[in-house]
Amino acid sequence: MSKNVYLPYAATSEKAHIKSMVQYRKMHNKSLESTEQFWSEIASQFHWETPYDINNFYSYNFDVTKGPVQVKWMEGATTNVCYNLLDKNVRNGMGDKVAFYWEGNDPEDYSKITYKKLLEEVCRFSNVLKSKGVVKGDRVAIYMPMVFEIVIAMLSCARIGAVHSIVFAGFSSDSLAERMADCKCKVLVTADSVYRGDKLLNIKSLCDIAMDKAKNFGHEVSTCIVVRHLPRLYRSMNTSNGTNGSNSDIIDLHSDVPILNITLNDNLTFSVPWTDGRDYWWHDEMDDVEPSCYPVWVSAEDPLFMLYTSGSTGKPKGVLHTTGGYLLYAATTFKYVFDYHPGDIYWCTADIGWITGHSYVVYGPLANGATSVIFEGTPFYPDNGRYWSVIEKYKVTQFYTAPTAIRALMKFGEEPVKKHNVDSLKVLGSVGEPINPEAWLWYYQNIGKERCSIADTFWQTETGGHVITPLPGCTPMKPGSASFPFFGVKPILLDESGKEIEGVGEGYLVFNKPWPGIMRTLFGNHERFQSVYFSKFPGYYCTGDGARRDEDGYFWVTGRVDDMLNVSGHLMSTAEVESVLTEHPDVSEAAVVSRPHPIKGECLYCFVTPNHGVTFTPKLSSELVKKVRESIGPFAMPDVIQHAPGLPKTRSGKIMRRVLRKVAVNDREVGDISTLADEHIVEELFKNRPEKS
Ligand code: 6R9
Repeated sequence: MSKNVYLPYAATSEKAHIKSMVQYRKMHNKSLESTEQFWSEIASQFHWETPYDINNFYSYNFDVTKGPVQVKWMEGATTNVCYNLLDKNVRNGMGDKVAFYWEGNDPEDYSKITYKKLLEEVCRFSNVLKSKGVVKGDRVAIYMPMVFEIVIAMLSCARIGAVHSIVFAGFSSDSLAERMADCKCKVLVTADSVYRGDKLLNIKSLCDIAMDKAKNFGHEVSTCIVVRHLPRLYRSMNTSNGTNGSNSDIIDLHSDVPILNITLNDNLTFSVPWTDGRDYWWHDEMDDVEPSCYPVWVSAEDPLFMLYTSGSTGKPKGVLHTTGGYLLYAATTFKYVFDYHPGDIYWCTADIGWITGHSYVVYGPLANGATSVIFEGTPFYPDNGRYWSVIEKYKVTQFYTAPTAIRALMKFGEEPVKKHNVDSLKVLGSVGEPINPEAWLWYYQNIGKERCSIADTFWQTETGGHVITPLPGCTPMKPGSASFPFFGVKPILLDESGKEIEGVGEGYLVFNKPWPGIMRTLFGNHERFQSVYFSKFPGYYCTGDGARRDEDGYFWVTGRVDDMLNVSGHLMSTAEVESVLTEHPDVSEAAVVSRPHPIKGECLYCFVTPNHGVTFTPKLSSELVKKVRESIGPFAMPDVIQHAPGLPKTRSGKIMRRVLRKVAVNDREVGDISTLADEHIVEELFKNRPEKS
């Protein structure tokens, strides 16, 4: 085993579901060799109204040359995901267990909801949807803040067989309109307001604009249901101790508080635009319906939800997940990857509007009867210690966040962490991008106190759940490596000609066999599904990522294949160079792109954000060039180091490299940047170019 390996903490291993690599390998082999048996044992823990047939458990075709690509698990069986998440747990005596703690943007604003109450609310909202004409197979768009009602809306769709299509409530009205028109949703569920940092946004007016714009695409949304979130925020802003109902045990979802034109402070007034006959208040509708609703039994291969993910060019792709396989996979990955045990308090900071929120805020935790935290706020409000204070407050045992958040918090050093007791933690998760070893170590040492396992989970919207990840208490960890495949998954590396690479090597990360949670199609566009994911290498699902397998068999995801650089014939990944740059004590973040070069083919153009309070100087720049040269090799020497006060990131924290490539060549035709969290940064970067050409 090579150096820089961190062994799991012995006390965690003792209690872990998977205690050793021997046990992992045994289970992993079984999952590949006796796939039906492995997954049917898991399936038997759930309720099936019509049982599955073990002799016809799954089927697939990944080879476009042999016919349409298709994946099916437990076809013919019927079930209901909502029933398995709520009714089953309530029947098993967990009715009074807390399903979610809710922590508002303001620390004084918090609440909780039990499994029993959640079921009742879901039944009510299912009846509301039915009263608006929603039937099995209809799409329901959801554009909401992180409040209980987003979970209630999702599970209500699942209960009646409708398909939810959540659009992250940070997307523009154009993006929402485009997605609503593409999925042809009957209903839009939203709220009056949402927090973005310290800004309170009136999202109902944004939804009105989006519904108007959707008409230009030929689609009319017939019903819009609006959660009244504002009065809760208002209450917390006007009570010093939050005793005015904002932190009641079960949030009062139907309280009768006046809503229109509430003045929040001297200069901020909200009025909620309204279209009679189309718009309905959530609480009014909920008051009029029965608190019980029989679930609709759906086929294991009926759609559960769709979720748009950006295509590298053009239209977003409506990734479609189905019922049975997704349930098994979200439940199983949650249990093993976070080593979940009853009594744990789990917190995933992702917004429910992303796949991480779907699988690991909602479906995975509830399928395990877990108690989780839903957080509305940001890591920086009211101060930079907010994450650590939430961990302390709820005694969080598993914490799951993104490298971009870790790096942003690293900038403030250890002081904000030291103010809180985070000793309850056992497992730390990371998701969304490769985690650079520098950030990994900071997370491991300062948050995990060298006692916690770090699960660097590699997966995609398309994979439904984790596919390559360490298991806590089991896998010896290498900082920056997602390590080994999850059960049922066999990663393959291909070279440019499509030949499988055995042993040590780097290539395209692909799979030739499905696991239960992989997507089934792109909504309404199976052709595009086949061409995007299955045409490059027939017989393989192509992730679009590159990966390396090292001498110990660990996988290192090196980033999107289009982020690969070829400098003078040397293949390297942007992540590799970025990781060296961020090791410098003065560097907070770095992003590297390739720029055409007359001799080398491509050269490295690096954008560097210094730490808080550090000035970018020519000295720092030359130190960085030297460092990369020394760490990777002379061929990797960057041609340009540019000061970047910030990086152009999407609202989910992904760096938009195509914009950086444009800055590198001084081409102002940057294309659509509406999904950026802060569009102004692009102009700043052009101004900061060190060269005039
Ligand atoms: C879950 C999620 C998927 C893309 C994926 C890859 C990158 C995610 C990663 C990672 C390296 C990890 N990615 N996790 N790269 N290590 N642990 O993020 O889904 O938004 O669809 O993004 O994110 O490039 O292909 P999604």
